Amino acid sequence: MAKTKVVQVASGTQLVNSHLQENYEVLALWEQPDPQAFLAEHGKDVRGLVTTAGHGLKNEWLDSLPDLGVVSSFGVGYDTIDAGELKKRGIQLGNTPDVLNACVADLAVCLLLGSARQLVWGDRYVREGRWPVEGQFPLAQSVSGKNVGIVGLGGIGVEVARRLAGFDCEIRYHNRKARDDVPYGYEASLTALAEWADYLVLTCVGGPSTHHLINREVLLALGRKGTVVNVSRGTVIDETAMIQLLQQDKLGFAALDVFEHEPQVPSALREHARVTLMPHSASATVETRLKMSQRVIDNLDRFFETGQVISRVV
Ligand code: 8YV
Repeated sequence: MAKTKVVQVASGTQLVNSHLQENYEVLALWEQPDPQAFLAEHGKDVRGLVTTAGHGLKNEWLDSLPDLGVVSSFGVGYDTIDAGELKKRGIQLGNTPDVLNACVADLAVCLLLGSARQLVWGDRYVREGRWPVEGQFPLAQSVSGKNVGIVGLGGIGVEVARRLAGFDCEIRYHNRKARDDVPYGYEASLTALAEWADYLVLTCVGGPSTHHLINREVLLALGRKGTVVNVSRGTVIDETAMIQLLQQDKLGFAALDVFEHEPQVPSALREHARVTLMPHSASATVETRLKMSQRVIDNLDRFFETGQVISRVV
C-alpha cells in the first residue's frame, strides 16, 4: 500500500524524523529553494503537514494542498499558524499542550530566581577572579514572600503559581476572565496587577490578541521595584518601551526567554546589567522534547486512524 504523503516544514527531532520516514512519504519542504513552487508541483495528494511553533505555515501554501486534512505542530503556541484559515478549510490543527507545562514553569522560576539573585553575574564575578579583588558582590533582591503577578493563568501559569506559592509568595493573576478553580486573587486591571507585583510573569498566548499587551504603561506601573519575566512570546512585550525604561532606570529587571525578532536580540538588552537572557529554551529539556515529539507523532497518526488528532486546536 502506498504511504500517506505528508509535508514536513522543518527538520524535527530524531524521533519525529525517523517516525515520519518509516511511516509516511515525506516531502521535506526545508530542502526546497522555492517551497511555494514545490508545493504547486507536488502538493496535490498531500494529506498531512508537520511543522513547529517556530516555523508555522504560510496561508498561500494551502491552495496547493487541496487534500490536506491535518497539521501537526511541535509546540503549544500556534501564533505562526492561521488557525481560523485552517478551520475554514476543514483542516484539523494539533499542537503539544500540557506535556511541557512543568518544564516551561521550571524555566520561568529559574529566570525569576536567577534574575533576583543575579546568578549569571555572580557566576561571572567568581569566574573572572573579581571576588578577591573587588570584594563583596552587590546586594540582590529577595524572592520569598514577595508579590507575584501572573499574566495568563493557563496550564503553564498555574504551574508557575504552584511553584512560587512554595516560596511563600502571594500570587495574583490577570486573565480575560476570572477562574473559579484556582486559589489565587484575580486582578481585572493589568496595570493594577503590575503596580502590586514585585515579579510579573508572562505565561499568556502570543499572537494578535496579546500583541504589546505589556506596554509602556504596564511596565511603568511595574516600575523600578519590579521584574518582568517572559516565557510566553516576545511580541507580548513592547520591547522598545522595555529597553527605554530599563535605560532610564524606570523598570527594575527583565528576565527573558523570548524576543520580538528571534533569534535577533537587541544589543541594548544584551548589554544591560539588569537583564537575564535565555535563547527560547523553556521547553528545551531532553525529557520534555521527547514528550512533545511523541505528541506530534500521535496527533498525526491518530488523525489518520480515527479522523481526530489528540490535542486539537481547531
Ligand atoms: C518551542 C514553544 O521552543 O511550545 C511552544 O510554543 O515556543 C516552544 O516549546 C517551539 O515550539 C519550537 O518550535
